Amino acid sequence: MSRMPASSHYSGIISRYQSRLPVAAGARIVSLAEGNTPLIRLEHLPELAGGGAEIYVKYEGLNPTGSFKDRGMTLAVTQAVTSGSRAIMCASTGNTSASAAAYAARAGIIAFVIIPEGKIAMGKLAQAMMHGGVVIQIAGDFDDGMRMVKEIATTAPVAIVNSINPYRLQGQKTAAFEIVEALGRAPDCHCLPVGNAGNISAHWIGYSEYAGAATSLYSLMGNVSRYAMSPPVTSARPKMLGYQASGAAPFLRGGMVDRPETVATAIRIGHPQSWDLARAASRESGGWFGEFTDAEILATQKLLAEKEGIFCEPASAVSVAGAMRDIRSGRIAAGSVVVCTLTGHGLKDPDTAMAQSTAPVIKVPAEPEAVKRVILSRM
Ligand code: AN7
Repeated sequence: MSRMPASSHYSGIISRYQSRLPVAAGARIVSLAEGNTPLIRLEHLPELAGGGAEIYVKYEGLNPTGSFKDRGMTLAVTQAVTSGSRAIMCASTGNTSASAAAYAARAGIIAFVIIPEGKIAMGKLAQAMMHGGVVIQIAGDFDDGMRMVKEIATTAPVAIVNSINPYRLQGQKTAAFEIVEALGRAPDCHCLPVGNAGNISAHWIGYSEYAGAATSLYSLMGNVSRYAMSPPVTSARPKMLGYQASGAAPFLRGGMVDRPETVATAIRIGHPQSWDLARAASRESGGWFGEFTDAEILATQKLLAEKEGIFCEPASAVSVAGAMRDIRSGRIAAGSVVVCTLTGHGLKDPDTAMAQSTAPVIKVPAEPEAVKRVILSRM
């Protein structure tokens, strides 16, 4: 019998980064082999932005449930199971509920997910239902749901798996580790969509750990583990650039927004829970926030799909819109290496994609001549 080579089977962010994550030795790890997502160098959009910088996208839509939430959910559900919880709960604009339902299924526990009425993308709802989550739709928005979840969890025996759960951010910081490893350095700028503001905070923690640099986010989070890298993996940290939809842009308004509205339903959030963390990350990194209209967000989503072959959901596209605008204006310095997080897959929201696909499907008889006429007319 031939000898097998040592197994290199990838089994998720906890097994890959266990020494830098708060997971007890011997814990039962609940994982779907999340993480290890591709960092793709854009070939056409940098040119359209004036050619001043390199742009990479971290395609988090290729996680097991199609969004970055899986990185945090593997930690949060592993911790919930370790501490004896038999149920988890979250409020969600969609992706958290899909991820929570999947990881709960994997763990054999119940997921209660609270979603806003009528404002959740079809793919996400299908996932939550398919995985057996208990879907509770409220006549309100995400912020109403979040308020209720926090209240209910004080008395009900369920673990909150929203990003106010510090294990979520610990898992999500691993995306920054992967980016530094892939580039062999930290990028100059990192662009993210901002909703509840957990992910931008988590990335700043990850970059800070890999740079062996201090950050105030630990003290803001209270009682959480700190992981100092010694020696540092990289000498620098990126500017953290956060982008929002104009109808849901509390970081641009300087305060909470009631009744947020945007086509990018994932980030239809007016009361971000990680407000202090994200503000600190922005300030410490020398970054900034920006906003885009729904029309601009959709145009960028289409541009990525048509010019680069990459399909992300509307909320994700705001990061690339931000990078392109700030490169063009020179606010992002010439020669910069820029990473944009594409937080969710385009297939999450087929309705919005179809609605903005203006080219009609061409209907012809089932005859070669008819098909050929179409081909010749298009070349
Ligand atoms: C695709 O699922 O809040 O700033 O409940 O799904 O860390 O909140 C989703 C957020 C960006 C914003 N892109 O990240 C939820 C939820 C996508 C998202 C965000 C979300 P945060």
